[in-house]
Amino acid sequence: MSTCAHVEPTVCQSDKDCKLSRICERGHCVWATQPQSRTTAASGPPSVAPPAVLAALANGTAEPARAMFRFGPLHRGRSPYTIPTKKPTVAWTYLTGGPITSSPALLDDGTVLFGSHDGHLYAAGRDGMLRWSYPTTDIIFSSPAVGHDGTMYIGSDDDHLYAIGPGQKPLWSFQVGSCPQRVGVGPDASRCDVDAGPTIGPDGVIYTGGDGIYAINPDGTLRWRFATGGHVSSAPAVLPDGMVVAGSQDDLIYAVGPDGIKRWDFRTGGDVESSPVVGEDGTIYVGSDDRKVYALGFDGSLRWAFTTGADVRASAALSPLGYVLVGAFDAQLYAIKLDGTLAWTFRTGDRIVSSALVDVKGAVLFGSQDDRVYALEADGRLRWSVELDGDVDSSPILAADGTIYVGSDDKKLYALRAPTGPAASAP
Ligand SMILES: [Ca+2]
Ligand SMILES: [Ca+2]
Ligand SMILES: [Ca+2]
Repeated sequence: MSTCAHVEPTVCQSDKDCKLSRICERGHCVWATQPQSRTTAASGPPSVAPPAVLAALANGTAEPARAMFRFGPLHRGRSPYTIPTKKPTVAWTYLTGGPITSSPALLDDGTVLFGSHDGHLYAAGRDGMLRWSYPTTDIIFSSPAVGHDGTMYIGSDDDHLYAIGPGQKPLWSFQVGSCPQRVGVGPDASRCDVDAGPTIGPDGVIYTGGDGIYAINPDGTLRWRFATGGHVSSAPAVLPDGMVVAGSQDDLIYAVGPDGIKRWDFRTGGDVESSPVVGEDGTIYVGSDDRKVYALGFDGSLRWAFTTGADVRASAALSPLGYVLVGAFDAQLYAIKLDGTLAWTFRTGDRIVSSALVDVKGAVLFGSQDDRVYALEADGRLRWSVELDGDVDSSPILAADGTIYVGSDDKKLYALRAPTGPAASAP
């Protein structure tokens, strides 16, 4: 590991050459000063969700879907399992034809699903052997979702959302929007890309984005479309009352009712690529390219805004200990308290796009463009890191046996396992 290989710890060329959370300043590794962070608090009484919504948020709600980006429609990024205490090693890799930025999903039998920029959805067994693959006709940024009946959903930059039944049977595809150029690069080709989620709502409706926010019935028909002024690549969050919240490149965060009618919008100072997270009291946490993390009330009112050092594209995880955990392009993972003040930060060597996973004890797992997967203790100390061969923009997932699955720009899907087998004895 490069961070362990330097005998002269004070000489560096980049942050990656420095141990722990130090940074490289003028050729020397130094401890970072407190980040340039600032919290803006709103005036007026806080808005809370109605009692029925609060009750549903408190009891966890029935979430019938088996897997999706951020693990549920509230997007809390919480795993029911434990991040390995010991540093894992690479159990296997599966090489695809393109970078893997999508977050993997697990089927009940341990099969791992993942999308690649080579346009394919892949299914690999726990042993790393390919079970099957499914081709789309453009890059996949979307993360697979699996409904309660086992139906698998994946979006593609070919402007379609695909539904694949058990036994790899294609069920339907839904074309999002009517962009004249479907495939390829550039604003005209990317406006209708299906990059967002998809998110499966409590009622089985599938929510995604493109040239707006889309609600698609489980039979593949359109339920509603809400037009936005920019591309929607932010996975919609779905609250227990059916309210859908998503960000757009038109700089707005939208809340849309279950009828497809707008409830409110909130303007930020940049593209909103981060997917919203819903807290216990209905507070919505979302990042923006304006460097801020926003906490909004159920009615869209500003509770606070926390300023980081750069764009916030990752989606936050909501720790059971009461931290909003989110990485930014300034290479730092932030733990923000629910009142909008900073608890701690951890500095990596490059931009963070990967959305963090938080485990039952509050430990944190995420990737960085410094090519590493990091596990942090709940208080922000480094537990371990593993170096891969490319940027880790994919958001890692954790299986019941402690195996970590994550993709990289090196085109590989990684299975990481702790050497002594299943994770998770308490330290
Ligand atoms: Ca496209
Ligand atoms: Ca914009
Ligand atoms: Ca890199």
